[in-house]
Amino acid sequence: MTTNPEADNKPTYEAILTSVDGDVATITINRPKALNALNSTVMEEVITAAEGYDRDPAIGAIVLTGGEKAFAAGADIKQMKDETYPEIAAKRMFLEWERLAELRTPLITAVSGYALGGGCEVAMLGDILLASETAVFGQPEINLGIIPGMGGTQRLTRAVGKYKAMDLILTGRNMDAEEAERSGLVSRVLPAENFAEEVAKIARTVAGKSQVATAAASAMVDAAYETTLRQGVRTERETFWSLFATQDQKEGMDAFANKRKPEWQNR
Ligand code: DAK
Repeated sequence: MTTNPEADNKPTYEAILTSVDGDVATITINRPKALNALNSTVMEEVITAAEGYDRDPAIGAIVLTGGEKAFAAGADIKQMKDETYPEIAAKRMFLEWERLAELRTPLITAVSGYALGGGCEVAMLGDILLASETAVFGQPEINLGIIPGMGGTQRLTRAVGKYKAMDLILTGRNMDAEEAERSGLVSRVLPAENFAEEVAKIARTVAGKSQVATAAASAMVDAAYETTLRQGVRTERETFWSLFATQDQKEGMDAFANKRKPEWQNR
């Protein structure tokens, strides 16, 4: 990644494309020759772009997507094959991907084609996971003599349950979009022919809500995976009460009572 002085010091990326349409930002992983295999450049650039959009109050939703054939066919096997245990542990390889889970702005991951290994794990960092009919999910690390290492054993199990997760992780088989939706891994399956437009429509819907409300909702749903039911319900209640200190709660309810569209202030 470098910066381009002629374009307001905006970063120029090597392995991703970025675009903004209204209040939706899109990050596209772009290493098609390697089926978007996730090397450290992809990771650094995706995170830099996503965190930049997260800080931008004009952005209400971030889409992370890939190409038609692959969202990402996993971590870059060629890059990591000669790593040793002390090296990989010392550089805490790939730890930074977890930062996507900390974004306040809703993250929509949109998968066409392969989402394998680290690709499936990155897709699972989204708040909403959209799949084209062509999507193929899997955790094939077992075939390389390793196990999922970016949350696959944890997030996949929470999404699909022990028995489906064990089946996928122990056999290394892939599953198609229909099975993924049936299993609870994906939010929706969308037609392949106009996948990008359908994703954009959903992203615009999310981006059109109050940002304080979407951030609170996403944090609370995530909390359901991290805490007990009793603690989660308590925290939800506190968060709910706190939204009555926002202008958007007043605006949303006043707009409803007066039969008009709300104009969110995002505060
Ligand atoms: N890495 C590197 N290159 C890859 C790749 C990958 N994961 N996947 C595909 N490619 C490259 C291929 O080598 C090929 O390159 P060339 O030979 O043309 O130079 C090019 O992309 C096109 O791929 P294919 O020729 O294989 O295409 P096909 O249509 O025949 O097959 C496929 C598509 C997706 C079935 C096949 O490419 C495949 O099986 N790919 C590998 C899938 C896989 O095993 N994924 C899991 C990778 S392991 C960590 C945490 C997590 C991880 C790592 C570390 N830490 C906490 C440290 C995650 C690990 C993984 O994801």
